Amino acid sequence: MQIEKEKLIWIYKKLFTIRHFEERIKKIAKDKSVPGYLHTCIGSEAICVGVMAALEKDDWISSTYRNHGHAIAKDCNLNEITSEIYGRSTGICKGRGGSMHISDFDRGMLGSFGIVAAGPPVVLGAALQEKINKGSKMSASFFGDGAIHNGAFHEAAGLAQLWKVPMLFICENNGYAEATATDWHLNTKELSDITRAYNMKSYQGDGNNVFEVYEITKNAILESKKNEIPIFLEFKNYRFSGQYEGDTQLYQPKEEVENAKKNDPIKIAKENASKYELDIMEIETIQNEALAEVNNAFAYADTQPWPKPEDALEEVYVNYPSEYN
Ligand SMILES: Cc1ncc(C[n+]2csc(CCOP(=O)(O)OP(=O)(O)O)c2C)c(N)n1
Ligand SMILES: [Mg+2]
Repeated sequence: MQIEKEKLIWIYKKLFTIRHFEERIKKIAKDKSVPGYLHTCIGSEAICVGVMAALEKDDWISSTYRNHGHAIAKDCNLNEITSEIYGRSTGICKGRGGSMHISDFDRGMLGSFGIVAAGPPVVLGAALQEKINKGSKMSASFFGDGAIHNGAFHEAAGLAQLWKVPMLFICENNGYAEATATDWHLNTKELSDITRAYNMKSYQGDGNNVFEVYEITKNAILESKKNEIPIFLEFKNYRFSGQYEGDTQLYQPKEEVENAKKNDPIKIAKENASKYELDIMEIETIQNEALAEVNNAFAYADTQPWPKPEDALEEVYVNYPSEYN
């Protein structure tokens, strides 16, 4: 697969940015500089970046509470993401959302949802709107293996197929839903068997290999748009992070974690660099730049002003025109 140099550099930069960002999040969770739950996506970098590399910048997506990587790969502003996590007024949602609710309509980020499987119906709405208005933006919803048991996923999947809307259902099968391993919660052999009930096309791929994710997603977008159909993509990877920061992860056997490290998406991307004619020096430069941007973002966020208590209700409710009151 040919990838132009500018895109390649973008791919590596995003992979490194997400990893460094999440490592830093782990630290602030430990030293309790930020209140509330924090969920990191270490191990999911290749899925976030591979999918976003295949999408156009203004395509629609939804994410989950494990959203930092999606937001970074969707080119949301790193300072604003970090400031949001710190709850500050210069955050991407002006400090109202926090870590779990990073959204940015201008960049097609329709929402990050703490409620499992809340995203697919929202993205279905975006996809239907594109179809009705003869728009060309693609719509893609990210969710986890655990989300396929939720009714909202099934409602969205059934309607997407019935309405023939171009849309991607992107399942990150990271091996766990909270403390329950995927093979403990599945009734079928393969997770993507679930799509048979809806006669929906599906493809599986290695979620640790950014180039495979990119290629599968790119082809799926072409097929989905050409045939006006939704497509389900399952990318398998491993959840190196706990369910949340502070999770003791005692239910993840040490051997399993050690084995999964062999397929760490950053390691695999580094190993593949020479295939794409990027040398070790270039990779190091990209990684250093990513780290510097992450450090700057955290330094920025930590000095930002808090929202004013008297403004607490602003930006939260819709201001309906008076005739609706
Ligand atoms: C509707 C709903 N049910 C239960 C929960 C509690 N909950 C939070 S995360 C989670 C597991 C989801 O696992 P998965 O979809 O695989 O995503 P992952 O955390 O692995 O990214 C559950 C059950 C919730 N947030 N929303
Ligand atoms: Mg999961």
